[in-house]
Amino acid sequence: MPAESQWFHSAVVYQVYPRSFQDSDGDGIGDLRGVISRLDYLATLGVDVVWLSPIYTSPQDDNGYDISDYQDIDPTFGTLEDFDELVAQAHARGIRIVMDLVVNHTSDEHPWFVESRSSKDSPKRDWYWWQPPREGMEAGAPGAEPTNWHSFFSGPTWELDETSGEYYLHLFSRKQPDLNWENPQVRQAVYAMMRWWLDRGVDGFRMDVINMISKVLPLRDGPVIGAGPWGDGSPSFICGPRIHEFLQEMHREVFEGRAGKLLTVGEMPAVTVEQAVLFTDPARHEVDMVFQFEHVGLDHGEHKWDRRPLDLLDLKASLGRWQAGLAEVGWNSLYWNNHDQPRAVSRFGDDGQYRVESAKLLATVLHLHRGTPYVYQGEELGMTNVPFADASSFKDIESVNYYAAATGQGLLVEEVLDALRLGSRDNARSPVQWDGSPHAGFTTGTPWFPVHPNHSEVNAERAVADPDSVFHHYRRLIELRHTEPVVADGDFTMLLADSPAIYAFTRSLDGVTLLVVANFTGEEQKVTGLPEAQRWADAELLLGNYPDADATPLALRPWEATVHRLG
Ligand code: ISL
Repeated sequence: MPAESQWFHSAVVYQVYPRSFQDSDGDGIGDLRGVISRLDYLATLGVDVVWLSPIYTSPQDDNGYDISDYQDIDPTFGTLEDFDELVAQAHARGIRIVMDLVVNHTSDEHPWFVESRSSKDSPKRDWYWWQPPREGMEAGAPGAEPTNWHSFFSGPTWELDETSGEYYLHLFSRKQPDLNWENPQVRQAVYAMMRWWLDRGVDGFRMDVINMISKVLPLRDGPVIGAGPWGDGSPSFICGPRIHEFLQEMHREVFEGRAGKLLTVGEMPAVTVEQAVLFTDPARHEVDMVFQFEHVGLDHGEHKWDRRPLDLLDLKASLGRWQAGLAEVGWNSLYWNNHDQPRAVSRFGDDGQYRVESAKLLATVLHLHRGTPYVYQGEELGMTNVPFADASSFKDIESVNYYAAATGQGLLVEEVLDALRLGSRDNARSPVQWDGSPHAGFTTGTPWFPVHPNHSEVNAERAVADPDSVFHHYRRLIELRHTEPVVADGDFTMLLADSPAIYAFTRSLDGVTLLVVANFTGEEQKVTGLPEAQRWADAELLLGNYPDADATPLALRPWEATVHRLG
């Protein structure tokens, strides 16, 4: 029997990327007062929790995922007073606030790193990963980095500090040095900071790349990627030997004994189902759920810039395995989108003729899985990928660095641009489209990132006024999770696993069964082989994505998705 129900089984989380959500002061960058001004919209949508991407003091090298003060708000976003008001106003609407916790690394401008870098004898020297050049090599010589690891943001993971002649580790940008979690002082400093936010009223944390904090010692070369020179360091830092110990310690030091409904979700690239069971087993006191990456890697070839179309069979096999793997112990998080992923309707649906239908289909399929669904800002409007003109259109450090590295290696500019158009994180970062006015109601100034030209058609004002919009479909799905115990806690059975066009499954609890059937193509599809087909043909239609009551699970129109109920 699956473990007992928990409050977050019937909750839906909405992710706000503050920079692109709503500007309130005309500087072209979203801010906390902007978020406050849209809380009623979020309450109408019905979400239970808001996860705020980082708003801490930061040089913004990686849009706030490089933090220089964990206990203050970046002036771009507002003040601590604004933050307190946001928490109070969200709570008044029954919405919890979850912070982004970025503690695999800090900014290189964080006082901890400034102190650490100041001298080899600094008391904070071993708060970070400092190492001499590779044995027998001169600091700064090509290949003298302590290991051959390739950074997530291109180039080596090691940066030479000229003064001391040593290198520091940065899995991400050179302005994001990795903290050394082996040092208990580091861990205690992080826990104290987390307690300070909880005491201030926040309701939990989304933990950035938290499965990378424990490294395998000594740090050593990884398998060479392609023709080299870089290697894959991930065997040395994905779910390292002390990861469970660190998360259990964090739980003890930060969360244990606190009343109230708190949420913890660990972002865990490359995590396996087997590991996820351990991380999310309530009896182990680590985290409530993890973000896994398998399903958002299925359209990658050798690497994320080598894209291929999604094969529905792969998607069903992957998500089905995660559903089965966490059926008895642990819990899934469910997402198509976040600030690092291209827009789902462009990626997995049809953002042209069937934009509305396919956006609703993706929502239906995801929200009816077992797990906690996450909605990324604008997803509920069916926002689409950005039409990037040229290299200067990309702002994200990952895209900018990749462009320089790939064209530097001789790849054709147009090919690199096409890869970026499909895969760039900037696709998710264009401003939320609130209305049809020149800057889509996002700002009265000049937006830091241009609003999407389709905002006159795709915008919140129109969506809220139209009962058949993508927005209202999300609202109904969220309501369904709140009101139907089978959505929150029912078991999951995949059907028609071999169909290349149809995604079908049931959810069952206490004599109630829901059947979800979705056509992932732009053509009509007959659905054959459904168990108990005739009973389902006569069953009650709970929800569909075509605005009429003719829907049957046995024949689906283009991108049609239906939810029927028995019992
Ligand atoms: O988007 C990615 C690159 O293709 C991922 O590898 C991403 O970098 C990874 O999921 C970690 O993401 C998180 O940590 C990064 C930050 O840039 C991302 O925005 C954040 O979600 C470093 O803090």
